[in-house]
Amino acid sequence: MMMHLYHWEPNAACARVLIALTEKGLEFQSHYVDVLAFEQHRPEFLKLNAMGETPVLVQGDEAFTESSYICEYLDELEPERPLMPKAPLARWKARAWQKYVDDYLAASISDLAWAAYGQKGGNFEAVAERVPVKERRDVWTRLAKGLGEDDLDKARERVRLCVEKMEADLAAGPWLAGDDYSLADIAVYAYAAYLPKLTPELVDAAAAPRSADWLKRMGERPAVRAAMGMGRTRDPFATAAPGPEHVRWG
Ligand SMILES: N[C@@H](CCC(=O)N[C@@H](CS)C(=O)NCC(=O)O)C(=O)O
Repeated sequence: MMMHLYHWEPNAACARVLIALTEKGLEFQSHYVDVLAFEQHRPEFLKLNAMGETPVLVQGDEAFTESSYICEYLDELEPERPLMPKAPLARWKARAWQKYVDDYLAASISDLAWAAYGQKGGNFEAVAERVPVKERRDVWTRLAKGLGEDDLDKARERVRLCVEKMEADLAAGPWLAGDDYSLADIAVYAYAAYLPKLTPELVDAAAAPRSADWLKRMGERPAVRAAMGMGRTRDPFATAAPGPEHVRWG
């Protein structure tokens, strides 16, 4: 059954699913949702995801949300070219990295990316007022006002800790979960690919040699390159939309 992916630019959560699809060689129809034009708040999109967030994978009558679980679904759907390691310890590592991205890294990098590239000024606050889902409206309103230096310092500190963790795990193997390329690498790359421009001092070869090499190897993968071409902008990591809610760490 043909799959349809509703997605924005191939960065962050949308990049995760686009990369998983291309790595697995799965056929799908792409539907671009321009989140900066608020297309995610159109009634037809809200029927697919009442939260008004991309990506959404549609297959038959089912609309799948949450990039981590969409990726796991795709991996189980097509066991050829697995994106989860086999060994229990490595599987745990892959899952723990995905949770770390969902609960911790995604919000921090989204804040830094919004501060660097987000739309501000004009009648943007008035537009945010029209976002139909309260939780998302709060996120847009907070970001429309602009983030303070405290928020950005906190985000940078979290990125620093993440890079420290990457350096430690990459000392044990070429990929974040060990010997095998996995959903952990895809999840982290979808956000960490912002860092060479946002926080170069934290990820360059002098500060973080293993992470710098991993970023380069990730960017060179044919499937990653193919996914990066599925947006409308030349550099998907030079644009930003309001990202995930701060799930746990506030
Ligand atoms: N937890 C969600 C987060 C999805 C998300 O952050 N989507 C962004 C684009 S990457 C979005 O649609 N933002 C638009 C909005 O919030 O209005 C996931 O992992 O799928």
